Amino acid sequence: TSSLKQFVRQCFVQNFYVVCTIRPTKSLCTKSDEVKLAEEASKRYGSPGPTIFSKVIDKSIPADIIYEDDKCLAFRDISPQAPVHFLVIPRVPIPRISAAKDDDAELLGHLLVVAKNVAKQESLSEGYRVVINDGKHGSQSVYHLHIHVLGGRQMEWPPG
Ligand code: DGP
Repeated sequence: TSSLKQFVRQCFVQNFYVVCTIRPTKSLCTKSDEVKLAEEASKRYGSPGPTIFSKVIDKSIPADIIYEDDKCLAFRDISPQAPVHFLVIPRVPIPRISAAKDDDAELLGHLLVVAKNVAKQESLSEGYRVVINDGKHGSQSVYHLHIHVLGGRQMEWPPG
């Protein structure tokens, strides 16, 4: 009996441990991480300050996030221009592609890899368009670097 009790206790302990480890995972990036990233980015890129995408990252506004990791997030565009339209953004608030540094190459490459992986996840097997708008002539409206991925319909060229 005592060994049975021991076994049951052990199961309980192990089960409790499992329950602890599978609890909803902590956000990959807390609000204070975001503040730190924004301060560093402001020094590095002269960034004008947080945008609405900082609130998507810290989850203080809702967004349909379809992928995230320690460097970036992908979420559906609020104003879709195609049946599938999502954005890939770095956690670091680089204001625009033209403000990125040459030594951001690894991060920029990662964003593209995520764009193509999420496009596959979204079943865009017939192809898709990848767009980065930069500044006034590029019609950029949110000054936090983002890659648009659009698909699910035939795209036209040239773009407007
Ligand atoms: P651009 O013009 O390249 O800066 O595109 C910005 C895109 O961001 C635009 O297609 C709409 C989208 N957008 C703006 N605000 C929000 C928001 O709060 N949530 C989401 N999901 N998308 C947003």
